[in-house]
Amino acid sequence: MTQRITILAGGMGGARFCLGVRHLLMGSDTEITVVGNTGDDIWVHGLRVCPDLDSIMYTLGGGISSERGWGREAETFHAKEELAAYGVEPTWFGLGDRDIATHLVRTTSLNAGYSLSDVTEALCHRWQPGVRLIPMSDDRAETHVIVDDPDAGDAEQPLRVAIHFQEWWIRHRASLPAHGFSIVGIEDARPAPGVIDAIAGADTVILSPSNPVVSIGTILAVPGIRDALHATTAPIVGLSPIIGGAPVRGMADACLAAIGVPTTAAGVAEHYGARSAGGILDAWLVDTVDASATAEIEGLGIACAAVPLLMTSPDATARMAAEALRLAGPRVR
Ligand code: FO1
Repeated sequence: MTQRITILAGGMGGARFCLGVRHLLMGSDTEITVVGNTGDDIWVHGLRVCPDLDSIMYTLGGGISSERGWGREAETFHAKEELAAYGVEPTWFGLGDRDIATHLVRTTSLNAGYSLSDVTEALCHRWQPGVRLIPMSDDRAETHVIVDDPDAGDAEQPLRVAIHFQEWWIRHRASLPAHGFSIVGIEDARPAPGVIDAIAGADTVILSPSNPVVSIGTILAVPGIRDALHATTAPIVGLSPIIGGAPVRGMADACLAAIGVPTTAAGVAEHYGARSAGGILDAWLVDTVDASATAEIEGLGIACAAVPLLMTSPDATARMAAEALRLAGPRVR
């Protein structure tokens, strides 16, 4: 009987986690479906860029730049330099020459009327990620960050504006205090084909250790996805992206602060909530350094275990994934 694993994933951390799950389940009769965050997507120089889908596709397909965690290995940035020479904004966005080919194929296909799901499937024919990668939605839903406009207004009366997540993340390194997030278009976004089935029909649903706000949170904001998680008979297990009070990589702390959630393993578990209390978690893995939090988390109605959560290698990540599947337990038939 084929085992079906469905993973909700964002960018770098999510991609690395998926690599470990695939490593663990290689050769077994398992279908892995990865539902990727598309809230980070952006139109840049006329091209549609899907950072989290591409990070997952490149990481699992062997084309990722391992030192950056995004974009292609052996990359050059001549087109970016030429665009800057023309003074064309955004000069802050690192558009790699190899990476541009992916965005050209995607943009041409979207303009021809294909859906983002169609395009992602076509791109994956080349990369063979070994999982089924589907976007959370085929509809445009872009994360914007509410900040005090750094380019205008005096300190007394700062002008509050929404800037695209990528500008906040790349140009400002998330250094501008975020007063909140707005996912433009989310109200009208529908789960992409296969997303609801992948959740309803899973034997286990895993929340990867991605950014709980702008990656997992964005996927959960797509109308219908949270309901599907509440309804599935599959156990839902998450892995904490926060270890010892800090994110392993990225800037999840800046995002959590913006929504008033403590940057702790327990804080994120409470934020997701126990499914028995209307949330989405049945189980939560924390790192060994946060072992003292397991009792508090179990008090929330969430099964909890403390295991090493640093994804230092596919083997290490595979061990984390095995612990997650063990803690989640079998599907409730
Ligand atoms: N991240 C950066 O820190 N600097 C960049 O210039 C940059 C460019 C970029 C281009 C394509 C792509 O797919 C991702 C890119 N990223 C860059 C990463 C991206 O901003 C983040 O990975 C996600 O949006 C957050 O997970």
